[in-house]
Amino acid sequence: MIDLSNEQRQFWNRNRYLHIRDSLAPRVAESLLSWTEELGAWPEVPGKWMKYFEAPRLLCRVENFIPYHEGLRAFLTDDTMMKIVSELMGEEAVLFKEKINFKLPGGNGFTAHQDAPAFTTFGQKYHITLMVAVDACNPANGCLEVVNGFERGDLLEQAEDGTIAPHIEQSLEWAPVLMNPGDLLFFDSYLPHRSAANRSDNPRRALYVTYNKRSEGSVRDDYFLQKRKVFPPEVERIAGEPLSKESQRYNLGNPIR
Ligand SMILES: O=C(O)CCC(=O)C(=O)O
Repeated sequence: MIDLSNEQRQFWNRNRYLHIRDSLAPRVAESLLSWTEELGAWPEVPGKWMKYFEAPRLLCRVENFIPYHEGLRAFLTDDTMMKIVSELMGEEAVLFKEKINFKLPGGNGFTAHQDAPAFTTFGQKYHITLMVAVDACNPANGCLEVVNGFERGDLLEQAEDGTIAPHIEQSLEWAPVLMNPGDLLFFDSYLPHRSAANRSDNPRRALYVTYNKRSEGSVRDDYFLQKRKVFPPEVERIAGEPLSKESQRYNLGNPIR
């Protein structure tokens, strides 16, 4: 059980993110690594988990896996995480979606963005994401970079694709978040964040679990149904059929092709 200290609560209120080190038992961090490797090796099957790739064909992400993976389902729906997120949220939280970003060697970075514009399908206003480092994350392998002290939490001016307008990005001060396997990072949907490419020889994998306020609805299944329709995994796409403009919302700042 992780109890938040007053200092941690204050840090969250001032920064919209919170890094908790060494909070998973080594046994759990090891399971997370082997589960991630299992997911990476799963075949592409239409209608099931969703595998996305970047160019040249490199696994970028697996989503919608908790219906198919018992260990990850138990980990993600565990009361401990739910309680922390609910506390940070100020009301009961519910799971919105889950993904693992693989960022394999040579994998691309993510353009500066806030998540809120990508999470509007069901009219919801506020989300918190929990990132769990599967591998160590550092500047060489494309760790997350955030803006400290973004207390006001409004939407910044956007470029046409929904990412943060380049002149705003340049005006912000970015800080890398260095993480060890099993470290947790909670951040809300207004926190500006970005990451660089992985220039190392090893993967930089991280689990991202997003929650919303229960009062804004329990929509996980509907979210994945809608995403599958608008931005299907490669194995479900029809050759030669372009993706709609609406797919952009589901690929905000991502290197997915
Ligand atoms: O995994 C990363 O490097 C960044 C992830 C991110 O910003 C996203 O998936 O929206």
